[in-house]
Amino acid sequence: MEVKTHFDKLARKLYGRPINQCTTQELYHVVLQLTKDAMTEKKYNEGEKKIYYISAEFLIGKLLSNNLINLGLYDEVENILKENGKSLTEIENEEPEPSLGNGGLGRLAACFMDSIATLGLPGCGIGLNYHYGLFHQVFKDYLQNAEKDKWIEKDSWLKKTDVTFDVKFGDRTLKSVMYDIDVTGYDSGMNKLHLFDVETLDESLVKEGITFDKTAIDKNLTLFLYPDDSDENGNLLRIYQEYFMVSNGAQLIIKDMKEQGYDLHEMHKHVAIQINDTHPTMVIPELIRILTQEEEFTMDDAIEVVSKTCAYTNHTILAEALETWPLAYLEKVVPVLVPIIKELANRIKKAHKDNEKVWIIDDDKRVHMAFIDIHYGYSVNGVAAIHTEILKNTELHDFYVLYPEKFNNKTNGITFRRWLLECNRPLAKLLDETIGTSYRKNADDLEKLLEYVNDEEVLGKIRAIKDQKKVELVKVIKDREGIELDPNSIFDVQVKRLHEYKRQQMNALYIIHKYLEIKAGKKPKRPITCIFGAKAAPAYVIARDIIHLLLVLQHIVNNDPEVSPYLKVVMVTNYNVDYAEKLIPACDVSEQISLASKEASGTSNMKFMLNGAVTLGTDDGANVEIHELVGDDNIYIFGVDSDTVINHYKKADYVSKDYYKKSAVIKEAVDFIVSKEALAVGHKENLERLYKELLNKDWFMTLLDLEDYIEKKDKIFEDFENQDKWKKMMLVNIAKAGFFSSDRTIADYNKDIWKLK
Ligand code: 26V
Repeated sequence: MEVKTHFDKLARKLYGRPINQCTTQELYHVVLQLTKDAMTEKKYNEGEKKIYYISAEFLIGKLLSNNLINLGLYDEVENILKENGKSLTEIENEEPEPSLGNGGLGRLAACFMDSIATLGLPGCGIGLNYHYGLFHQVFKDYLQNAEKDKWIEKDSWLKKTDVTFDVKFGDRTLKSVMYDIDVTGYDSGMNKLHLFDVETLDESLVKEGITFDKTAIDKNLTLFLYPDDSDENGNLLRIYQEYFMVSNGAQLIIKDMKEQGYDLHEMHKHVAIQINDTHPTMVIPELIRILTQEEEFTMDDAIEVVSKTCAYTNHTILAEALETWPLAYLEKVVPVLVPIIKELANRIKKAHKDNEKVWIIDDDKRVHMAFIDIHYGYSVNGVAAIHTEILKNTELHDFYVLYPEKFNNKTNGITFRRWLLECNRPLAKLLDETIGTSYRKNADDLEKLLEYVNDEEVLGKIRAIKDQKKVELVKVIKDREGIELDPNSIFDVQVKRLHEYKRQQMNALYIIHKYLEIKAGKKPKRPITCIFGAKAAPAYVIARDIIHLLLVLQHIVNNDPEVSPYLKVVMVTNYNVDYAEKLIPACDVSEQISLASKEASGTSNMKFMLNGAVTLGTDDGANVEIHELVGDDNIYIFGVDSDTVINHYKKADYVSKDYYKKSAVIKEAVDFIVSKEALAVGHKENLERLYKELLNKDWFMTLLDLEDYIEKKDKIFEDFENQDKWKKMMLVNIAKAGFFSSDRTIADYNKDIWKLK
């Protein structure tokens, strides 16, 4: 049926009114239904072999516009609405965002789902149906508070299926319910994201904020995205969640294989399982358990076929983020797996008697989940070239010596559908008109833009689009935060989870430095707007203190009439995918300032680049590859390199106080944290703790790079005044971003690891 006719019919059927008389809320439901109807005409990707991407997080974000774009319906629907005096942008605002991830790892899984479907590969995602996603962030008294964030409504993208499995824990058996979300490919087939839930979940368990009874497992298992709490019950709940996810996944895989009539001994010919970080690691022993206990496999056969099916991706080198579960916890939660895990561990201990560093269970009786993946999987990959090298040479060196053939790199990517076609429609349109539309399916074709590097008209249009996006963002920030910004100022943006290694505190110290300079009469040529968005894990004390400092600075700077015409600070509330889609196209300077060696890849760096921002960053993660692609002239790199950092850690010779004592600039900025002005606004406890942390510990070497950072940042702001040069940098960044399409990443996973067709 013609879209317009169908649209009108749906409006009348659902609300008894024509389109122009429906409310925005009603129209959201009409468009939702319209999109779902269009999706019924799509086929699921099929083939001899299928990829099961298991992940505790899928940060999918809103889906309405994304699906409309992938179905090729966006423009038509937008026009129909326009003809009726309505706006699709307003309708998008009605959709709740499913925040089913903490950050990069979860968002990567969502981009991968889009690309797997787009490339026509048979595959699915396996995860959990959290009723509350990542907490909703609010600020009160310059502090972060966490509130629950419910995203499931009666009418949503979730489809309840009749698939159900029993999952046996030590103290109970839970019945699962499988929900599906259809994932549309761009101009291609569809796949499914399977999200498992428990029948007995009880949302009323949540009382104040995000606290709840962590022991009532049947009522809480899928209540929240996994908590990062370090208390025993929080950790136990996480193990319950992980086993629930993988047991359902394993049972689904076996059911699918049987339905297809495949021989389970040939699992690796029909199935590839990608284990996204260590959270799904228990799928390995779970499959072995099912094959040996329910399918009459010998242990040797089961281990062999499972090892040929499972592949592991590592997303961090930070020791504190690597999962090592006490064996006692596993005995309590999943006693059925313990004999299998012990068997797997014993085989390794026997084979590598003299190399305790590769043993799965250590002397403290802790189980190293990543080691299970590496020994009993066929592929281990890092997520950017430098990250994979660090894994091979340092963090996982002993394993690399054992299995060099298993190690490979898959540099991350982002889906251009969401991060260009959807969030920056004017730029996509300009590209269509300038270089044709082939880049939409073949991202490398973006390089055709390089031919226009001296074309005044194209350069002017790129600048104009950026300025338009800045004006749009100014409005959003005015509405949401009540802060007035100047669209002619430089927009300098750092948005990502709050973590000390990402060094938002270094950016804060720059702001203090600039503030003091302006107070002393040294004014920047053009006003600067420093924008932050970041959530801190509720139990991460220093991260919350850094948010406190940023909010205190926001208050001091913005309310100082001497300074605010030249400098503004905004910490946006509740940074999420939706906010990212508004911030990224409006950014001039992309802050990617992690301590070299610590950021495995980063993916916002790619999103900013694609939207014409210039990177100010360290040679870390995928910044290294951005640097190589755009060359020295189109990026601003500062700070010590990863080898230097790794050496400092090895020798334990970094002393932050030395840098503080040596430099008046550093001292002045750090001292401001506990100055009279700061304490008049903020809390002594938080500010003093942060001050002491920087002086006495500074584990992520902020003071080591601070002076270089200030210098490079002043330089990038100065260069912004040379717009002839700046516009060219914007163009080169866009043109070179093709490599970071997640279509390329997935094609590489498929070629080297999954081998689907
Ligand atoms: C988790 C935790 C949890 C406990 C406290 C400390 C801590 C620190 C880091 C993490 C991150 C775990 C894994 C993760 O999200 N890695 C991110 O994966 C992205 C996709 O590959 C990548 O772009 C980011 O660089 C990487 O940090």
